[in-house]
Parts: sequence; C-alpha cells; structure tokens
Amino acid sequence: MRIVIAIVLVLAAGTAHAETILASVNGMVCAFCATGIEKSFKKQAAVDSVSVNLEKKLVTLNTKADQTLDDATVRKVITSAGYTVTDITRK
Ligand SMILES: [Cu+2]
Repeated sequence: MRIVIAIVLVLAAGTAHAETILASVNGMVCAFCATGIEKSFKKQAAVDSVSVNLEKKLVTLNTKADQTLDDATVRKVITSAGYTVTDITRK
C-alpha cells in the first residue's frame, strides 16, 4: 500500500514537470547577441528563464511547470533573431 502511494506521488510530481531545453546556436558573438536572444525567449509564455553561454554557444531555456516549447518554436525564435540553430536537446 505504501508503495502504491509513493508511486502515485511520483507520477503527480511528474505532471508538474518543467522542462530544460538546450539549444546550440551559431552566430552569437557578444553580449548584445545574448541579450537579444534572451529578450526574444522571454516573450514566449511557456518560458520561465533563459540563459546564454557565449563560449559554449548554448542557450538554456527553462519552461514553466506543465509547459513546453516545441523544437519548431525554439528554431523560429532563434532564426528570427538572426542566428542558426545547430542542435536542440531536452532534459
Ligand atoms: Cu553580438
């Protein structure tokens, strides 16, 4: 019985899951690039926080609980800002 309750709790926690999306981006070279991309993603309702690592050419997005951003939207936001997406991973 305890095991069943524990499983139910784990599943319930899973539904409130926020997602971390890592996008590898080409063309970001300075702090202005980083700020521009951050601003673009903050306009997306599903996005909770954004951080840009220029050295790693990586944009990290954290979504709000129960929300996600599909690959097409991630690509569109970055492409519209003038950069190229080389890879998108999620965890
Ligand atoms: Cu720049």
